[in-house]
Amino acid sequence: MPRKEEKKEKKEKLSKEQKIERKRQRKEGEPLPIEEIGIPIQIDNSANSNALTEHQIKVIVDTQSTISTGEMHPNGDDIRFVDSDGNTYLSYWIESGINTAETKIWVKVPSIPGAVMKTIHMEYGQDDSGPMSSGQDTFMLFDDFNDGIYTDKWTNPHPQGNYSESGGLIKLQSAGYCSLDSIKRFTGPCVLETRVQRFTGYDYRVNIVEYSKDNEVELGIGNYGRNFVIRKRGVDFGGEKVMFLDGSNNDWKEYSGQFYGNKWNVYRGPILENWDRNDTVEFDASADGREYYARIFTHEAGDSGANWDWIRVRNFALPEPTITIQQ
Ligand SMILES: [Ca+2]
Ligand SMILES: [Ca+2]
Repeated sequence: MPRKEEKKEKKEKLSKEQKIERKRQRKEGEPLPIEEIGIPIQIDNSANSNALTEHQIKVIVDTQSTISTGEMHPNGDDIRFVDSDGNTYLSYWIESGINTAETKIWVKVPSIPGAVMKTIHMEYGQDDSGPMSSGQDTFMLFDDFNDGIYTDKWTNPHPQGNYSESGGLIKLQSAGYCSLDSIKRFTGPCVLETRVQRFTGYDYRVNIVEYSKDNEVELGIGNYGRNFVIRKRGVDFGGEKVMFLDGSNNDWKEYSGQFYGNKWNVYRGPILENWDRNDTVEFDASADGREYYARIFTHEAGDSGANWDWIRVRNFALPEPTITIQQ
């Protein structure tokens, strides 16, 4: 296995003195020796003339081999991402698959210039100060509903509803209109993704609502015969339009809604990697550059209830930069 030996040699652990020196260099803004800072991740934005700011990229890396050689901590809590200056740590969030050949990690890159390639690095085995993975720091909106309190990130509960966050889920159940608005705001273009399960009644939605204006888009399951619904509403977006596809059931569903230009382009499936339905509505005006919040709700004259497992919103670009891991 010559490649592995070569890699092992390259990723040799730093001595205590070297680690102290690296800490000093990082603190003082000196570039670190590039061969010591791990796996190069090439971000190719050459197909997009626009510069991207605070852009989340998805990185799929093999942490199994680095953990098996002892170079990386078994739980990956020494993973760091370093910007192209060789110095600045980037916010990231490990979505899944630590200690597998396909670990899925989101990294927020402060600046990706238009029409160029840029290289950042994944580092490990160098910083023992503990885990830095944070969905909150990485996404524009992130909630895994894991701390048992919904008022930390959501507001405006409607008096007709029952709300609870427990067991990693938020549950909304309505005898009428039941909704929560995200405290955090974000701007378009963006992607909203969520995992949701209806457990009673007909109706649940996830909306992106323009702050202080009557424009919004929604996706979910409506009370029109339990159909998959995507909808636009508002003066600028061109009036109400509902799209119908098939019926649905009480299974867990994952949704992804790309919200950009004059489009609301959504996908749904048991998991997003295996979506089975999609549709698009178009607006009269561009959704980009406006300020939004997210709204989750159930709405039924009788009784509708749903559980959400997670929700997150990130920036969106068309085309997205392509990512190459040089591992
Ligand atoms: Ca919470
Ligand atoms: Ca959860």
